[in-house]
Amino acid sequence: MTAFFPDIPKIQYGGPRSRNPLEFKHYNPDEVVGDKTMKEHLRFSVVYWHTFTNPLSDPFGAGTALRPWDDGTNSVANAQTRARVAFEFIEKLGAPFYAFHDRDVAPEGRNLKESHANLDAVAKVLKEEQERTGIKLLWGTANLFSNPRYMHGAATSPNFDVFAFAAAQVKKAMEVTHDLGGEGYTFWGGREGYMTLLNTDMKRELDHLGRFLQMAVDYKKQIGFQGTFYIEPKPKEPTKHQYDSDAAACLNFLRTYDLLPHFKLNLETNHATLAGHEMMHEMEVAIGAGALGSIDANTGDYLLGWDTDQFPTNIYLTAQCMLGLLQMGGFTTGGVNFDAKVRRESFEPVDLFHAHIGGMDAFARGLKIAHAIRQDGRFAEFIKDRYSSWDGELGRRVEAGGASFADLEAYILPKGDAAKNPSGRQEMLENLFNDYI
Ligand code: XUL
Ligand code: CO
Repeated sequence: MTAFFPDIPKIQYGGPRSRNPLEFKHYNPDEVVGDKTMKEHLRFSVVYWHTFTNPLSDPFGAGTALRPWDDGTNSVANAQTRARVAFEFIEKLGAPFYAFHDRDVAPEGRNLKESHANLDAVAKVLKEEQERTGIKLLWGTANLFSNPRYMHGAATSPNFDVFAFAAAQVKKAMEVTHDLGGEGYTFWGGREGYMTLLNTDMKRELDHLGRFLQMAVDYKKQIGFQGTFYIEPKPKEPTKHQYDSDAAACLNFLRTYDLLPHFKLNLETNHATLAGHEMMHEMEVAIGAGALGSIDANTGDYLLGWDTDQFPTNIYLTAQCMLGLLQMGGFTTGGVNFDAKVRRESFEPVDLFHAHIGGMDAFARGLKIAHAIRQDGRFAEFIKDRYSSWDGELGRRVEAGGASFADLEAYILPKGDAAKNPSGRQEMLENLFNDYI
């Protein structure tokens, strides 16, 4: 096999004392934490778009990425080479999964027919490489936002032909995902939203999006695809208002269109930030609805107001994510998918390794911390205790739905006033959290 990263060995676990930047300090795939190995808990996934096709440009300057294997053309042959590069990278890194958009892996043709054929030609290589390495597809998706045809949206475009084109593109992307044994399929609402309400019939667009996803559910059944469908919330960018704004908005949308049984959420950290939420908030909302499926692991920068998609290195953040995940019993088909890119200044191939190693180590530490917090049980105990006044006969009856205002009045009248409130102990709990970090 051609070695595209000749100077980089397979990344090994070196332990916390290792001084080798190309070794894991904390991610030790076969180490058991609680009931599973780290590999099974974390289900790391590398994204094709940022890692293999992002030139690292920004609105003020051209791409800087040095990718010696790339011949600079938009040919299928170049895309096939890139697929082999991708698998060498993922194999050396030791991540068990990857994720892609149709247009990351294969170039768009002059028409839809040609695009389908291009995708098939590259998917053939992806399949060979999956079989060679044992690396699996976490999820596939269709890029319904880059081509100018999607300027007004795809499933929410006012142009019916664009809606039809998008449907045909998703149909094909689902087929390819299914053929590659994908464990899921993601719908991120690329340009499903609006720039101004002065030209927008919001209700009609949402109805169209609902229909689009219902047809996707039908097609999923038709082809026998067993993977999970995910919706990925994001509040803005590229449009000023994206319909899938946050976890709560997505759940409301899914319920409105009877889609909730068919979808889970794929939550992305930087999107939560843009929505004005902490990732932990988004996770709690999704977990509460039994709808957390997967996470796009990255982070933003609070001093930059956009989706910077940086690799996650904040242990506090990864510990919170893993706490949520352990609390819900872990992933089924989802994983920790690094929807993250190296900075424009980190343009060498080796930087792709540094970035992923750091993200994987940060999540491995987060996992160990979250496991320790749960073992110790003090947070769970504190929270349980905080609500203990509800555990009486009437409290239980209210929760179960068998009490009335009159019952509550009869209960509280003889007391004269409510019992004294206990302290929320926020600072004590923040200190306790830090004890584990
Ligand atoms: C965009 C984003 C996408 C989705 C897949 O912000 O996160 O890459 O994850 O379309
Ligand atoms: Co994402």
